[in-house]
Amino acid sequence: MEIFDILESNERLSQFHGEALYDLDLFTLGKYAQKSRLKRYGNKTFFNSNRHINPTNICADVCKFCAFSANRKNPNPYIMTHEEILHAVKEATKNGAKEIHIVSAHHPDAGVSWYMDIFKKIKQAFPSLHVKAMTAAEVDYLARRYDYSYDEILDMMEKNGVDSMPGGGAEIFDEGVRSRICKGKVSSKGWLKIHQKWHERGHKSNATMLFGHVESRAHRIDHMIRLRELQDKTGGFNAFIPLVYQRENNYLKVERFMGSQEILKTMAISRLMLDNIPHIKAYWATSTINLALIAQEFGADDLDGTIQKESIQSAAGAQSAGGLKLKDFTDLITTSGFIPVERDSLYNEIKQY
Ligand code: V47
Repeated sequence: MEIFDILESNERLSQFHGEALYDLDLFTLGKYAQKSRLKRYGNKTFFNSNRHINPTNICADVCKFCAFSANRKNPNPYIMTHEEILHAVKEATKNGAKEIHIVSAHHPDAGVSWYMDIFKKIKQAFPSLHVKAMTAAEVDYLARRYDYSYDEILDMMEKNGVDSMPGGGAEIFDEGVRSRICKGKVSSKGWLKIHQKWHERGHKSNATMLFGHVESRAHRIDHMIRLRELQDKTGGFNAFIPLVYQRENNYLKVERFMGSQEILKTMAISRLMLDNIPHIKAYWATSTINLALIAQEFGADDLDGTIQKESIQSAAGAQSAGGLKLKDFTDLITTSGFIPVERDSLYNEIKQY
């Protein structure tokens, strides 16, 4: 079948056709992605009031793309006490945060209870806050380090108050690329298995894809198809988040920042490939806020949130360290021609601005 026949009839796109989408010009591709986005959400752009907290940067793994973990290029190891974390959460709630997004490095000696007590203490002090925490990479690391099964770690997360899982650690599923950029970290199969188990317990999660480094277009399409297959089984992914690779202070030598057209094409293609994942998040911390707003015209419908503090991407050069003020955020969405809709972590609408 011709690519346009498939797009017109909303049929599923194969690996072959997914790759072929990149050969369309940006505006033709965008038109089809936007049709899907407008049919689902009209002119709404979703965001949430959230705060990211990264309790430690001391990591047993060496992912070549990472500038956040403490290493020779970032000789600044830290581990927050639970009191410091609770203080940060308190400040965040004063500033309106309804979700705390917690991602830690893979600390070799902190112990499982250091991780789990963070969630327990936050839930005790702030029962209505949504705790989004523990990437599948952290689950896998703790399971291997302390000899637990994935189910045992997931049991502990449930018991201690984790509400949903973030999409981190997926990177690129292709095993060849994975061994080049993050050897030793959770395997693709492990990542998908952990999310499958989490979904089967009735919980939601997100899925990321790190792109713009050494992967090919074919690898990105393969990544999307593996997620689509799991989503067919579980329906547990809320959002797909293509993360634009940031190049500074790390060990992966990539000469150039990816071009805006390729970024927008990838956003549009993810809307078209992932017909069963409700939301496409243009994470402004990695794409810049301006491109994330333009991505709203190319299939994306979400921007993540106000963030308040961002440490992972800003360590690698992104201009996201201080987050964005709510008023600036909603004004930017409005002046871009979209309706700012504050949502909760599970995409229930809270307020239109
Ligand atoms: O998995 C690390 C990425 C991720 C770099 O679920 C980098 O709602 C770009 O997953 N350039 C963690 N990215 C962050 C994450 C996330 C972010 C926002 C929302 C959600 C969600 C999840 O950060 C890691 C890794 O892929 N990352 N280094 C870098 N140099």
